[in-house]
Amino acid sequence: MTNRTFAIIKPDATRNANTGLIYDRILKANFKILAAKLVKMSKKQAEGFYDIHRGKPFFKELTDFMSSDICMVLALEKDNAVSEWRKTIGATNPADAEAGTIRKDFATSLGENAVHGSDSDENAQKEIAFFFTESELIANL
Ligand code: IDP
Ligand code: MG
Repeated sequence: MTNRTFAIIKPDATRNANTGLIYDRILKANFKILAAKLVKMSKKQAEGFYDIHRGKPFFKELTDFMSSDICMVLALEKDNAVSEWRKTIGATNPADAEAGTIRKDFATSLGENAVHGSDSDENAQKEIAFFFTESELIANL
């Protein structure tokens, strides 16, 4: 499982018509896309997905935002996928993100920061399973 991670193209990015440009960055960074789909999360679903942040000051803002519009969710494969994807997206706050990262180029703000990336192999596995069944992943065809 260490070669898989989970990504979301967030509502700010889909609203700003950046879905295709970000999808292209994923491919150009040599990730294999195992599965991808568009979702509109309910508030409850967003709260479930971000359960680890429940109780934090930004939890309401985050889950309101993530359920506000369409997202693209993706299961990605590459060697060291979790750390490679975190490197590709850049720091949480776009003001701190390095040049050439997705958040530097597409994020709107700290809260509306264009993309999600799993922070560990364990969470990658859980997050992929939150949105996809194993049989939906290309690797299993
Ligand atoms: P990450 O997405 O880089 O892993 P986390 O700390 O896990 O960052 O936070 C999850 C998401 O919550 C962030 O991507 C961002 O959208 C939002 N967020 C984090 N900190 C803040 C904050 O201080 N204010 C508003 N939103 C925040
Ligand atoms: Mg995180």
